[in-house]
Amino acid sequence: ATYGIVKYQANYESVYSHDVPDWYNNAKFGIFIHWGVYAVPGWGNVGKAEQYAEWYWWYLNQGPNDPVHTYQYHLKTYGPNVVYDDFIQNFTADAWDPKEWVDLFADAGANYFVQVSKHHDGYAIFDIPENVTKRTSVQLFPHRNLLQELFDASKKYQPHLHHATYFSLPEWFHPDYKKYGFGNWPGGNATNPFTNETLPYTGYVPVKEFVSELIVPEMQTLANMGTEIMWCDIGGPNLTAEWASGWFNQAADENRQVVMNARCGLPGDFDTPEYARYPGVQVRKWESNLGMDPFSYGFNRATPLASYMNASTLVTSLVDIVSKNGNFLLDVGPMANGTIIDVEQQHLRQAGTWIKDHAEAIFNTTYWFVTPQEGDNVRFTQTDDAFYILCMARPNGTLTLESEVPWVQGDQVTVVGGGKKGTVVPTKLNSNGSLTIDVSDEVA
Ligand code: FUL
Repeated sequence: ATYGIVKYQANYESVYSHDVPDWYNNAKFGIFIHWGVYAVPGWGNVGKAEQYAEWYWWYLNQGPNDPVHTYQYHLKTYGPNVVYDDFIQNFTADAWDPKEWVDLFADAGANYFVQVSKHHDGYAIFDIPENVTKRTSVQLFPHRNLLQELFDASKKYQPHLHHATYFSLPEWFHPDYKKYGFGNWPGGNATNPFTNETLPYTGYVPVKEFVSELIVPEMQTLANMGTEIMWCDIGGPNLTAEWASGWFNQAADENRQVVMNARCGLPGDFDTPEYARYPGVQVRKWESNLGMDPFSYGFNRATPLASYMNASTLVTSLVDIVSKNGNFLLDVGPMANGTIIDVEQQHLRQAGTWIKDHAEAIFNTTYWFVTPQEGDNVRFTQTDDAFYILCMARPNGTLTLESEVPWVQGDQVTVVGGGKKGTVVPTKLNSNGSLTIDVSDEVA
């Protein structure tokens, strides 16, 4: 309500006072896209030593004793003389049509997407001033501003499909990250783990201050491109209060509403459980993120096709998350040529059919304060004039709700989607306060 009036200042409290925009609260379902050089090897261990495929370079550098065995896989597949940066030339995007991607996201019923603009390998897929870095898809392969192309293609679905970016603050092997000594991320040159030789840098430009001369200008470039969510990763050394206050003011001046996650080094506007979700309602906005792959964001050729998330898990996950005040950010990992594998496309489209058919019970809703118990078959959402009961599995004849729901004599219960849409179903309030809804004929 305050957009265009409040001026944010470069301090914690001011940035913390920022509100989650309505569009983000109402959007509920987004597509996450991990697409970068790591898609070229596109491999991560599965099974007991499962690992994110986009972490390939990191695990490769852990050497022969690492339980995830990227070292052994690499040696067998490429030999000891191929290093991670050799994959850059094979990041071709040569089968990529960004229009097909946005059509898919729209068909899936998603209302936003979050494209990885730069992951921990420091390879950016957007255009950055050359005094900051040349380690980009514009300067190197495939010599295209992929992020801009995707943003442009998404205009077809504006304003419904919001365009946003993931951004890793630290980089594993940036020469000038070293001095921060953050966590176990070393900075400095990577080595070839087979020969122990120190590797030359590809595209890195030396900077004096990694945060002010690299992180901030890169984030500002994303802001100038109009990103609507700054989905940071890792946090660590940052100037986020300084940067975000400017970004919030800039957006307000342009009459746009933007939102920042909790991984920019500040609490931000929403929390981001990863391959996880909260068991009950959390009043602070949150967003669950995970891959359609059972344990990778980036494309993983080792993953059995049968283990990708199917449409019914997708739908029940979305319903569960939305009923608890969350959004669902579901990841696809395209291949290096830009192809999203068939199994992901099919399941997204199949889920999208259901989602669109039941849109009124999902989008533009809020949560109901009663969290159903684990294992319960129902979830609740509401709007100003309707209360929705969503079943996680087909009810058997009648549905009896023990939980307190806001039903009074005379209220009608109708079917939301499917062939019986709009049908009124018999409902009765029992003497013990429970509500019985007879759906024996009506559930399509
Ligand atoms: C994590 C990263 O390390 C993963 O690779 C992935 O990007 C996930 C969304 O965030 O922190």
